[in-house]
Amino acid sequence: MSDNGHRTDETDWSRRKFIVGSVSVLVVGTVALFESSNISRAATAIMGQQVDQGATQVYQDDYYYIPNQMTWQVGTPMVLEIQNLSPVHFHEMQIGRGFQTAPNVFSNLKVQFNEDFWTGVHVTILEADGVDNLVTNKAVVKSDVPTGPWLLTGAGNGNFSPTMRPGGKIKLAFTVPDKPGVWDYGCFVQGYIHYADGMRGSINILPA
Ligand SMILES: [Cu+2]
Repeated sequence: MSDNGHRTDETDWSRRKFIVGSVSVLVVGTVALFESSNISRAATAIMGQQVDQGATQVYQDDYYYIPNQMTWQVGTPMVLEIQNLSPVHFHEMQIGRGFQTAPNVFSNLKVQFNEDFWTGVHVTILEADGVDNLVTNKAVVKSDVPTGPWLLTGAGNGNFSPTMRPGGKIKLAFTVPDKPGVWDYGCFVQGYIHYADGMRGSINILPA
């Protein structure tokens, strides 16, 4: 299924599929209460049947993303809206490939992706509400809304990643960079627990 190892396990795959299937009805129903226009987009993204372009929703919860699979295309303008539906947990969204690890008493913990998808990408923050922090790393970030100490532009903060408080959301505009292929996304909050529990997905980026 993938050369990344973490998606090759059949049991794992089945479990994830079951979880996503079980929760998607609930989540889509919840979303319908306050944003009916998102239903069709969320549903089609789950099925992976279309190339996402323009406004694209990603929902975070404990511990998964909806959708957990997307298809983008090089050169396409995107407005990625990431919303944390969890009532209690912080969640982030990194996009990358491979892993950086740190030793742990049990094993090596995966702490973030090795390659940061956002390096060199021009990103505009269109909205930010309940954002705990946004690490810019090597992306070129500007904002249409007032920023604050939550915008972490310094070195040493890790990969590009917005972290939302419970109920928080952020809207990011960018053009899909010329980085075709399969990329992973994931949440490495709480020492890899979220990622290990299923909070990950993949983006198939088609050439222009
Ligand atoms: Cu998380």
